[in-house]
Amino acid sequence: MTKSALQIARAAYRPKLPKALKGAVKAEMGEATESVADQEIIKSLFPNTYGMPVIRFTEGQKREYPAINVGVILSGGQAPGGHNVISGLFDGLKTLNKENRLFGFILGPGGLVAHDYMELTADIIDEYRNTGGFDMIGSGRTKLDKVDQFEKGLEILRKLGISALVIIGGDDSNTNACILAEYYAAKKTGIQVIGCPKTIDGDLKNEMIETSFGFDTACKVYSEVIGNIQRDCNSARKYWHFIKLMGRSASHIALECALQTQPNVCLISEEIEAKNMSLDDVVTYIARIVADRAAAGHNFGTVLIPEGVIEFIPALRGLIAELNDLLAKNKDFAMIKKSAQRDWVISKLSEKNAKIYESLPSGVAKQLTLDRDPHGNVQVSQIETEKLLSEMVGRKLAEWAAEGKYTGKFATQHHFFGYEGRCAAPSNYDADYCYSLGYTASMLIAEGKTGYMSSVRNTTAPADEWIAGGVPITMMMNMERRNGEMKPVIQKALVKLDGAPFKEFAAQRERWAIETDYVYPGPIQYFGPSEVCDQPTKTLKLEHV
Ligand code: FBP
Repeated sequence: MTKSALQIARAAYRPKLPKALKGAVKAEMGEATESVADQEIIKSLFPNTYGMPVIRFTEGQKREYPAINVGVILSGGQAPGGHNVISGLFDGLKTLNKENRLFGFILGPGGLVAHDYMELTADIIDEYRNTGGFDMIGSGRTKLDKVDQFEKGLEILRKLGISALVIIGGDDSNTNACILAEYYAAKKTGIQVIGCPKTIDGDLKNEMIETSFGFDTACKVYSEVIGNIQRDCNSARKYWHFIKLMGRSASHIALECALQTQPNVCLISEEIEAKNMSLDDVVTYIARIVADRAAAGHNFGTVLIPEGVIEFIPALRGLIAELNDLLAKNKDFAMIKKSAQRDWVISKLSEKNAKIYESLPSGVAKQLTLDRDPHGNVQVSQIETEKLLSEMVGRKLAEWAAEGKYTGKFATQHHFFGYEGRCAAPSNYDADYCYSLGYTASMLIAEGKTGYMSSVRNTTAPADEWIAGGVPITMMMNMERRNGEMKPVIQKALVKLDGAPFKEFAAQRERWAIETDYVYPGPIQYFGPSEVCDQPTKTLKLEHV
């Protein structure tokens, strides 16, 4: 593999570990836990893995551990730092016993079912230390929720003598991990399942998981590019840039990028829902700022749009929910002639939703009926919300111009930042955090635990002071409607409107709207002064003040 000079220098980086993990460890058990909601039903669905205590690792006495084989899966969307989770897991296992072996399943959970795997030896691991991407073993979105899949998995785990499986994934993949852990525990297979919190979206977090890995790096990459666009925009002074940002339902990425770059507008889906704003309200809000800036002579600006925003506009959310059920019940929808699909959908929807559907630009209406992902989610990354909004803002401004209320110029550019950041080389924060998560997973395995997620907390402090341990996955669960049925799933963490990051943004945004006070964060730095290289996200810092 040909490497750049930065890659070579980066390969030599030694990720930091919490002090408690630097030698032998002891597991301290906390109190019994409860799920965040729907306790009775979650307890009945997970009788073997419900209620376990939170675990914290502290320094302990050296012990002998029998040799074991462990499997690892990268699941779902790519996120910077996945390779470091695997290298931390590998190093942790080798510290426990040099004979321990690690196997990677290829292209996500599908590799477990299809018996597609490779052994991850030291030379392979060394090739990927501190690199972005998931290409060491690949990733996939196969949903593991059927008994025959669990049994197929069991066959290969037994064949390879694997007694523990680590699933690195987001909320849906860790839900799968929990279901698998319960199944293997109920069958007394002796196979442990441990999860690791991954997703650039930042929505897998709670009091025990302070952030999901990849969020830090991805936001820094997007903020660099947004900053570059803002400088271009402020130089030419002729375009409004509508920038859609990945993140699925939650607006954490948009909020963090806004805090880093100070754009003129940033929509926060959770606020739109809380204020019960209609699509017209959202369009009017943006158009008002465009008009106010035009009145001050500034016919340019930036608008950040979280990709999931349309699901938070109450009327559209109702439509999407009905479409989800409709498509789940009519699996052969894709077989209907393309030209007839729109009319078919309109004929099946309730009168109210059919009207809304009909009123949408046809491109966006079509995007709303694209295949759901295997977990039943609308693929919001494929819906061109940035174009929908800029088009509607343009129409509103034209109306105002006709009424003599607006005299500016409105030329637009569109961007979607998502895939650009998911495989970036992990920032120092993500490199250290991921390595620690993987290392912690190996310690949870050594303690014989199953149904736990690896947890590393206190990460705004120096790494020495980070707290490593495990959180029962059932603790994060509630019941939600998926593919037309109620299912146990990990509760998504949306932006809290009473949280410090949103409050900080809300306190500044009126000034950012009118003044041009852009910040240009520049590229991620890996080497140099700590205040440049080792800063966590603004979100995390504000949450920890
Ligand atoms: P995960 O939740 O699996 O981490 O995926 C995150 C994400 O990047 C979302 O932000 C985005 O909507 C989605 O993946 C895109 O999925 P795909 O890679 O399948 O196009």
